Amino acid sequence: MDAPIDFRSDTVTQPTAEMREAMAAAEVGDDVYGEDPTVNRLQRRAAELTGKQAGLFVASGTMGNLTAILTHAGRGDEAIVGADAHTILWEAGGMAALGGIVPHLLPTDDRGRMDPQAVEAAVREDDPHLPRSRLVLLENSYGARDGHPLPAAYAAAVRRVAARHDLAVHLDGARLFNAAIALGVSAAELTRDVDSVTFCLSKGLCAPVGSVLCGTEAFIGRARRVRKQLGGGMRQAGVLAAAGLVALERMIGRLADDHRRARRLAEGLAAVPGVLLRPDRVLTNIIFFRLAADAGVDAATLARRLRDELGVLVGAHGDELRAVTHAWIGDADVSALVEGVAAVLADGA
Ligand code: TLP
Repeated sequence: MDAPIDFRSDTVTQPTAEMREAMAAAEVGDDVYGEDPTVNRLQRRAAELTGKQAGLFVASGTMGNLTAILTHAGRGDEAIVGADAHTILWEAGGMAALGGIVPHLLPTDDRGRMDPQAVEAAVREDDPHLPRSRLVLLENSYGARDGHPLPAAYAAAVRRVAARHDLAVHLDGARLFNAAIALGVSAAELTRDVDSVTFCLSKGLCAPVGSVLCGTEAFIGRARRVRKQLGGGMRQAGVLAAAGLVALERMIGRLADDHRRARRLAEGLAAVPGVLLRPDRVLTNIIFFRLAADAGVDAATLARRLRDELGVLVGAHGDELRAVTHAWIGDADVSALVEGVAAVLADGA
């Protein structure tokens, strides 16, 4: 069988030829001394794009979020966060395990928004019995809600609450540029009302490794020490940063293609009898779908048969399936998935 058609995540993308060339040619130095010119260039560019004073290159989105959280908050402090946020569901409990930080979970609506009034109500009184509210965590695009892109007005509303109570706001912007492209705004507009933001180079932007945490000079200065504590001082990391610079230069605009294909995929799948999906919810590159009770197969079986019989990979968690479009997915791959799902369901029914 040919190489699989991989819809499991945009994390599976591999570096482009231009990135590999830039990596080979990268000027490097010891980044723990702040002397890697390529890392420094990437950090400056990331700061410019997010409208912040400074950036810090980190190994992953998870490391960027954890570094930010541990920089903003300390042991026994509380972080107000959506119950289905990536930082809660998919980061191995890092903020509690490594930072002693208490997550205060709030429900999110179908776009991944916490109600700003609920955020305000969640802020603790100043009482020695209680944890100290310190931080609000946002995410954009919102992975668990079909990658919904949240407009700047939402962060602004949360920011007003946070400002009244002296809380910091961190944005997990793993797919910040997907959100910006989908909304037709700059990334800086979406980060205007947050104190810090992490975005990933290694998802839709195709770099092999890395994310950048951005914020004020003072915040990034403190975050640099936390990154060191986490083992993230990476020395000649310019070989990685070089790919990140190409990602920022070349790969942002093309995310619109991923979004167009995701919508086409959603429309195709929704037309298959037995598939439950709302194509109008697909605004970026992430699609969740379920199967009707009478579809004849369950989610895990469908994923297994797509893999074994057609070489098409999708994510399956419980009764939910996920397909993510990215630079390695073309129009023919979209058709292959739609036709594959239709064939398995026709067979299973
Ligand atoms: N998400 C991965 C998995 O962990 C689920 C994926 O395949 O989507 N924030 C968000 C919103 C993310 O989606 C991810 C990765 C991260 C942070 C973490 O990034 P990495 O994988 O670089 O640690």
